[in-house]
Parts: sequence; C-alpha cells; structure tokens
Amino acid sequence: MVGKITHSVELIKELKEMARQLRVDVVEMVHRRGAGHPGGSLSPAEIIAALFFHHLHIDPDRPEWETRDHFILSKGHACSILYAALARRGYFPIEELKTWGDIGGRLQGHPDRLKTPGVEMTTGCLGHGISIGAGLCLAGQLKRLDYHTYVLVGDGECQSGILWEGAMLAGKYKLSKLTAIMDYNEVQLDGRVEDIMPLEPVKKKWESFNWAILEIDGHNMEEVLDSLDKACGINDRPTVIIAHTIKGKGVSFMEGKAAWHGRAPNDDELKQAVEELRKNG
Ligand SMILES: Cc1ncc(C[n+]2csc(CCOP(=O)(O)OP(=O)(O)O)c2C)c(N)n1
Repeated sequence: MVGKITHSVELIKELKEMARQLRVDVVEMVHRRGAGHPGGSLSPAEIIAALFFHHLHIDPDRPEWETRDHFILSKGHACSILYAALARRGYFPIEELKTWGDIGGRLQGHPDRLKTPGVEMTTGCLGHGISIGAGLCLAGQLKRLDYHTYVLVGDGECQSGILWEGAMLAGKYKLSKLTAIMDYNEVQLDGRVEDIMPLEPVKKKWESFNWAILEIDGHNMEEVLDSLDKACGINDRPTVIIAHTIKGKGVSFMEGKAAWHGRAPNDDELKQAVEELRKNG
C-alpha cells in the first residue's frame, strides 16, 4: 500500500462543491424528465466528483484515448449523476442534460456506450460491470496498456450472482488494476438490502474472492480520495472500496427512503431539495 497522500484543502473544497453541484443537477434532471432514480444517484456524489474531477486519467477531447482510465457505472439506473459529471467535465454541453431520456437523444434513460461520449459500458441490467471491468483489465495486460478500471456497484446489485462470477475471475487473475467501489447505501429498490437478501458479512465475501478491502465513509471526501490512491498502490489483487453512504444524501425527505429509489420530485419537492442542497452542501 502507498503511504497516505495528503490532499490540499483547496482540492477538497473544490470537490465537495462539485459533489453539491452534481446533486443539484440530479434532482433537476429527474424533475424535468419526470422519471429517474434520485436516491441511488445522490448517494455516490462524492465518489463521482473525486473520480471525474481529480482521480481519473481521462480526456474529454479524446473519449476513446487508448490509455485512458475506464469508469463503469454498473448500477446504470443512477446515470443522471454520470451524465451530469460527463457534461461538467466537458464531454458534451451542460445544456444537453435537458434532453435526458428524449427519444433519439444521446442521453438515454440508462447509459448507452454507443450513444454517449464518455460512457464506457451499456448498463442497466445489474451485475455485469465487474465482469466487463475484469475483461478490460485483461485486455490492458495483453496490449500492455497502463490504465486502471473502476466499477461502481450498488449494494442491492451485490445480491446478483453474476457479480460474484466477475469477482471470482478478477481474484483468480489478480487484476490489481481493477477497483470496485461499493455504494453501500443499505437500501434497494423497494426496501432494505438486509431484509431483501442479507449481504453481511460482505467484507468476508469479497476477501474470500481474493480482493483487498478498503472501508470508508463515502461522503467524506478525504477518505474517498485516500482510498482511491491506496487502491492504486495495491499490486497483487483487485480492490473493493466499501463506501458507506446514505441513499438520497443531501435531500432530507429522500434520505434513507426506498420510496425515492425511482420517483421524480414534484415542483414543490424540487424547490425544497434545491434549497437544502444550496444551504447544506
Ligand atoms: C438484473 C437486474 N435485476 C433487477 C433490476 C431492477 N432494479 C433496478 S435498480 C434495483 C435496485 C438496485 O439497488 P442498489 O444496487 O442498492 O442501487 P441503489 O440503491 O444504489 O440505487 C433493481 C432491483 C435490474 N435493473 N437488473
């Protein structure tokens, strides 16, 4: 493991502000479209901000650049925050966020690799990101390309069998350039993850598939940045960052509520959500 790298106060402030902005984008986008998944899009805002605005080696002018880092949003239903990050990072105009979900548009209801610059994998059918991420790592080894692959998975998603098949393969081949980030917000589509299908002891599960484990508060920007750096320093295994988060984070009436997994705020709810996000960050 690499030693602790200290991140500057300015960087932390800038990234926290970006996470806040991305959350505002999410609630506005879901409201405008009248559909979407606010809860699971709000929970990984710090992780997405840290990746797209600091950690990833990417270039919006060259989305297919061969040695770029790859980010896969395996929990594809949370794509509003991915689109917001891609737009703000310069992959397409911020104005285009207003076209999310339009028939024939570039920003589909779930991510489509063939339509949106910066989207690395078509997702929405849960569970497949780790397998594809592992494949990208193996391809990188064969081609001798030095890139890292990151996969954001949901905790509900970790209930799907195919995810563990990918995890087993990544463990077998010691794919140290693969980092999974588990958005552990404890709530699934219509209830609590532990009630629907218990995951615990989840650390032991990943460990038994030969992954290195890091565990963080997913809303603490310093911890997010440190864990991403540490994962890069682990050279003998893939790493999972278990990020404890709150579903709907930042909007009081959405926090921790399965009811806000897949519904849009009305006009009044949007107003309150944006006010809270502007005030509290
Ligand atoms: C294979 C598959 N099964 C079921 C679904 C329906 N589905 C969409 S989101 C979701 C819940 C996912 O929960 P989680 O991974 O915890 O996401 P988050 O709470 O972070 O939004 C389900 C079951 C799906 N998209 N794909």
